[in-house]
Amino acid sequence: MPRRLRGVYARRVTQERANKSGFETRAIHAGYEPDPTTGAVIPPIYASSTYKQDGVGGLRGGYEYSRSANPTRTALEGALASVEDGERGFAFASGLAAEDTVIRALTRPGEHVVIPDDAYGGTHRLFDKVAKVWGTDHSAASVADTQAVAAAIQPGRTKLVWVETPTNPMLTIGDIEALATVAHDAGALLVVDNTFASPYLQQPLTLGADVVVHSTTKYVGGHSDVVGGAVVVRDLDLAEKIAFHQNAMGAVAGPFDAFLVNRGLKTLHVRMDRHCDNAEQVVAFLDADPRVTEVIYPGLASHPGHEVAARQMKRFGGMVSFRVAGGVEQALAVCERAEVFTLAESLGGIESLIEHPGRMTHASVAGTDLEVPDDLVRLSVGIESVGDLVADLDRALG
Ligand code: P1T
Repeated sequence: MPRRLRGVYARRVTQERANKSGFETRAIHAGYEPDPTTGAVIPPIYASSTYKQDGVGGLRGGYEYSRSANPTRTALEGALASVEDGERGFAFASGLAAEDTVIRALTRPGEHVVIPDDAYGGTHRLFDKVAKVWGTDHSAASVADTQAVAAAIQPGRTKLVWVETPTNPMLTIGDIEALATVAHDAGALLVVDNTFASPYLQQPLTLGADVVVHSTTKYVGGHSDVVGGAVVVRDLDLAEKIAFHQNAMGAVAGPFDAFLVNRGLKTLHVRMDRHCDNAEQVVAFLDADPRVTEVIYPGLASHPGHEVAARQMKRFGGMVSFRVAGGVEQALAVCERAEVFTLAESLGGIESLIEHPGRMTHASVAGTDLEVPDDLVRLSVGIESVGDLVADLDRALG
């Protein structure tokens, strides 16, 4: 066993035990045993870049240098693996750093990736302006249309089928099991960006996906106070490739950030249930309002992906998109009039956020296959008093 993995192996044993518990127990306990020296119940912030060796190569617990491994990050990585029902977790400095590492670990110049025709603008930019220059090109297909994804695969060249479900910002649903079959039949891997659902609502690895990525900046961190990313896999060969590239590329989560993300993860389930409760009430209000032309939420029976979402998600999440009567000017005005909903990019925090994807998070996809409607408003429904949220939207709609 490679030296770097010895400590990791010991931690995996702990994690396997934790895996037998319920989600909530794993979110709180997996990845860490109270510190044997001090009994510290919560993983301390190990602000150390390097580790004393007991003789050359005599590492304590596998720790050598904090880019390679750091105990605060290890605790988070174990917890992430556990809540995603994976084997190994990896924590990164941002969601895009996690994505970049997956792309460069699992594709080579000259190879091809199928990406969603609706995805976070920064993900599209990473494929279009960075991976493409490196030599990995892409085609876009709707994640809701498994046959279109299959048709976009170039046999022999396509190494990854990359999906978001629900997508950002159109909340389109892809059938993870069906997409995994299509990818595997063509010799490709299925990567699922699970940021919008969070591991509490959806566990793609259990549905056949090979790689899960997250922006932990969002629901996992949950408090809008940290930027982070994650990758989780089951297959140990894939894990080796990701581990090598995580260390070789170096975009790791620092110990302070790893601490914050892990703290957030411990309350994910309680926050997420309230996000869903509040989103359902916001959706009911918007759906009955004539100033709104369309409400997009996978929990609505009218959503084309409702049945698939009901099968693969525990609940339907805290993200809501809607289109307004009055076009782009009204959409911008709604965003600007809201007060309890803060006008800001990002999502998944305790506080409610509102934004105009066309001018904000998805400005970089203007003119591409991924362009979003300009009368679209996106909400990240927080966990404030739901009556205040509904009243705020009522006022903002004017
Ligand atoms: O911002 P970062 O932590 O690098 O994560 C990128 C990312 C990846 N995947 C999805 C589905 C995302 O939504 C994001 C980031 N999204 C926003 C900042 C946003 O407001 O949509």
